[in-house]
Amino acid sequence: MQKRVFDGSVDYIQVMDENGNIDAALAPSDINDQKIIELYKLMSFARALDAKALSLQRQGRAVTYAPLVGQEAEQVGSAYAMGKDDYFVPNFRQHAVFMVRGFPLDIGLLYWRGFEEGVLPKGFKSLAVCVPVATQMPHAAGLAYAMKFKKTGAAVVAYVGDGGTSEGDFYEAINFAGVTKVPLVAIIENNQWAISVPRNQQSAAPTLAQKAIAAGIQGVQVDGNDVIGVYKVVKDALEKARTTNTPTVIEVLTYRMSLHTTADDPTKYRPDKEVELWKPRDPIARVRKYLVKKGLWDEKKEQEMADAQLKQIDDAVEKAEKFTPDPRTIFEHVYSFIPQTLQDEYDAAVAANFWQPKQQEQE
Ligand SMILES: Cc1ncc(C[n+]2csc(CCOP(=O)(O)OP(=O)(O)O)c2C)c(N)n1
Ligand SMILES: [Mg+2]
Repeated sequence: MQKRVFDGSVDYIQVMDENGNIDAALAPSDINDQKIIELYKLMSFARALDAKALSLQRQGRAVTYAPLVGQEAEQVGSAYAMGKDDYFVPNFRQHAVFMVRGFPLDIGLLYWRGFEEGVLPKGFKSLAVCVPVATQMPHAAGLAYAMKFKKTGAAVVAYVGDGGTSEGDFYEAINFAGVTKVPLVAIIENNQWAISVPRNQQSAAPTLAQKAIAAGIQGVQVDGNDVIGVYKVVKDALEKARTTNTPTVIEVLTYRMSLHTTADDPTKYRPDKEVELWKPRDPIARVRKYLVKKGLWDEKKEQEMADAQLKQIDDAVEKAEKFTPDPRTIFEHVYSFIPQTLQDEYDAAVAANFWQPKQQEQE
């Protein structure tokens, strides 16, 4: 006897195309032009903030940074879909998610300036930035388990890269989520590269979303450069998670337009023509096309928005740069007690006063 015991499929969703046309049959009912303007402003803000952070790092005013340019739609769209009680679990690139969720900009900048004071404010509903690839995923599944166990009615949105989906932690997390039925929405940010490893060397599977099928949960693909499509898919998945404890894996198809981090030079391994191919798919440009076509946006509005956003960003930078670190933090949290050698270094540092930001600026 032979019979088929399983058939799997993955849907792809796009609501707004590259020319700013909306597929009316798929458009979420709660999206209107006012919200589209809001999403446009949030994505523009994310891009401006990203450019500033990169520039600060290049001037030695930040230690490191992982740019998000090109990924504004998937981050803003998913964050916009979350409810106020939902948690999110980042890796290291979700600056726009932090921003939309109301993370103070100056605190975020402190983090990238290397100060431990750049941590989550009390009550902020996320886990911390996580650099070890995919290790955030079991934490996210566990957090979702807690949401269910405590009957909070809230869900968890976790972010992982295309590279991260090759890690055991990713499979373990979605397997756990499938078995225990927890309110987890796992977003795979498929930006086509994991540092220098391209998507086609990451997995032979035609979609990364289909990895969900092995965990007994639904996987869906969405145009990650379509903010409305991402909003819709994440919102629907969150609704299902909160009401029925059903996990979902969402693969957002996007592109890392810039560097992996400030320690990377993609011109060494990535063809320019591939980057050129993605330029017309820009997530912000298509929304601007839509708004201009409808007479809702023009050059004057664009300039006013850009000026106001830059002022807000500059104010945050000023605040972050005024921050004077407590020098003792360099020596803390290394040992459970301060050994004599470290104490000697501490005393020498106090005498030299070398860490004072004012002196660094004068150098
Ligand atoms: C466990 C582990 N292995 C390797 C690294 C080095 N590393 C940092 S980011 C990265 C690639 C991640 O690619 P992806 O998951 O696609 O996320 P993206 O950076 O593209 O957003 C690697 C290999 C790490 N941080 N942790
Ligand atoms: Mg990637």
